[in-house]
Amino acid sequence: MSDTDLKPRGKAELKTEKPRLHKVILVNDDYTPREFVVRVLKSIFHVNEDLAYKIMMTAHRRGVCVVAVYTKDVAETKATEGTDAGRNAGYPLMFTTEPEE
Ligand code: TYC
Repeated sequence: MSDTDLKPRGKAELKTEKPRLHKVILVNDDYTPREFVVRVLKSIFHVNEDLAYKIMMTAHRRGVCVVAVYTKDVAETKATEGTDAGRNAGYPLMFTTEPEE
């Protein structure tokens, strides 16, 4: 090995790491109708009526609720689709994303 050759180090050299998952978070607001939030959750996140209602009410009561986890790209796309659905209907509905620990 010459002086400038780098020695492999660390576990990234040894095995493929799983992609980190990102949470999609529903944020409460005072204006978006409950039924509209439920409809968006069902259409974008493919949850049934019962789970959509529970997610919506958790965000309503606590301020936020984790909807689902996905790879970064999918999480960001779904958060944007949900936020856009609200904006297109004139509501301030918001979804955000954050990496899982
Ligand atoms: N707080 C809203 C209302 O009372 C309903 C709502 C729930 C809005 C959850 C957004 O993420 C949300 N109409």
